[in-house]
Amino acid sequence: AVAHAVISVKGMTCAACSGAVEAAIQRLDGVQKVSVALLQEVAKVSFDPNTTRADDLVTAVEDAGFDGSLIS
Ligand code: 9UX
Repeated sequence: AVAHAVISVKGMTCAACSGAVEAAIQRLDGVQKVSVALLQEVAKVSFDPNTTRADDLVTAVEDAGFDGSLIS
């Protein structure tokens, strides 16, 4: 199965920031696709809900040093 999450990511100011967020999410098990939009301040993630929870994605954003919250 594939689940999709949209996460609000605040605090990104450059392309290296969005790259860091992307890398942080991508390295979680079960994550299939990540795209982070710097200007829109969102991350869209496709992931296996049996392996990873949406909360884990938010935690990865937080651990990377940004302010993450689940939108949907
Ligand atoms: Mo460069 Mo983006 O330090 O915070 S990665 S501005």
